[in-house]
Amino acid sequence: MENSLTECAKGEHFHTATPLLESWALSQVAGTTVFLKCENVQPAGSFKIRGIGHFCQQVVKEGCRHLVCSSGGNAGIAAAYAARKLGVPATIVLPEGTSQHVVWDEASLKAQELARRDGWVNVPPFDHPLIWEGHASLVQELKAALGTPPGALVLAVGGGGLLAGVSAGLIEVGWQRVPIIAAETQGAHCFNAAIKAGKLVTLPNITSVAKSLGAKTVAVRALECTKELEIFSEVVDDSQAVSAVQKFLDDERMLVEPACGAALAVIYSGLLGRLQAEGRLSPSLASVVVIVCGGNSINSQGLQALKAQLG
Ligand code: PLV
Repeated sequence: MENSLTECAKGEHFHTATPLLESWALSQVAGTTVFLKCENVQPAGSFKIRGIGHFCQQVVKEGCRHLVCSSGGNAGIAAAYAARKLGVPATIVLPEGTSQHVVWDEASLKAQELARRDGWVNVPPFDHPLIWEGHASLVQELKAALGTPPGALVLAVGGGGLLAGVSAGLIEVGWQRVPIIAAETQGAHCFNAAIKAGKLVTLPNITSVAKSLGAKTVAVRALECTKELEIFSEVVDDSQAVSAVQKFLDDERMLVEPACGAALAVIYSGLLGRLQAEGRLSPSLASVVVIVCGGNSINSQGLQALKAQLG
C-alpha cells in the first residue's frame, strides 16, 4: 500500500509503455510494413488501463473514496486494478440474469445510483475527457518509437473511447493527417450506424460475439472526431474477427479478444487493400500501425467455442 501511495504521490501512471513490434506475417498480408502496438501486455490486459488509470488517479486526488464501474469487461478489470493501486475500494456492478443486453443498462443505472453516495465516483468505460487524455499517451509512445508518422492507424471501436483518445493524441503530436481505420463488428456497429445516419444511433441489441465492442451508442466525441481527422469506419463480421484472432495466435503466438480481432481483420481480411484499391487510402503506405487492444475475455477453450459457434 505504501508503495502504491508513493507512486501516486509522484504522479506515476499505472500503464506500461508497450512494445511496438514489426510483424513479418501481417506485413506479408498487407504488402507494407505492419507494426503492432501491443496493448495486450498492459497490466489488466488491455489499453483500458491508460484512460481508466488516469481517470481513477485524478478523481482520488480530488477526494473520491470509492470507485464504481458497471463494466464486467476490460474497463471493470482496469478500474479494479487502479483502485487496488490507489488503495481505495471498488464496486464492480455486473449484469445478472438471462438477457445480458437488457440488464447491462440496468447495471449502468445501478452504478450511477451508487455513485450518488458521498465520496463514490462512477468510472465511465469510455465516455469521459480524462479517459481520452489517458488513452492519448499511446500516440506519444508511437511518436517516440517511429519518429515519422505511419501511413495509417487501425483500431477497434466500442463506445469510441480509444478512438477519441487516439484522435486527441494524433492532434497533440501534429499527426492529424494520419488516417484512422476504425473497425467494428456487425452487431456492435454503433459508430458505423451513427456515421451513416449523421447522428447518434442506439442499437436495439448487441448481437456480435465481440461483447467488448458492445456499446449500444457511441460517444458524441467519437462522431465529432470524424470532422477533425480522416476516419474510415469499417464493419467486419464476427467470423472475420474470430478468424483474425486465430490467425494472429498462429502468426504471433498472442491470444486476444474478438474485439481486437476486429482490428486485426482489417489486415487479414484484405480490407486495407480494398481501401487502397478504391483510392481512399494511398497505394504506397509508409507503414501501418495496428493497435492490438488486447482483452481478457478469451482463452483457448473460448476460442474453440467461438469457432464452433460461427462454423
Ligand atoms: N470495452 C469496454 C467497453 O465496452 C469494457 O467495458 O470493457 N477492445 C477491447 C479489448 C475493449 O475492452 C474495448 C472496450 C474496446 C476495444 C473498445 O474501446 P472503446 O469502448 O473505447 O471504443 C463497451
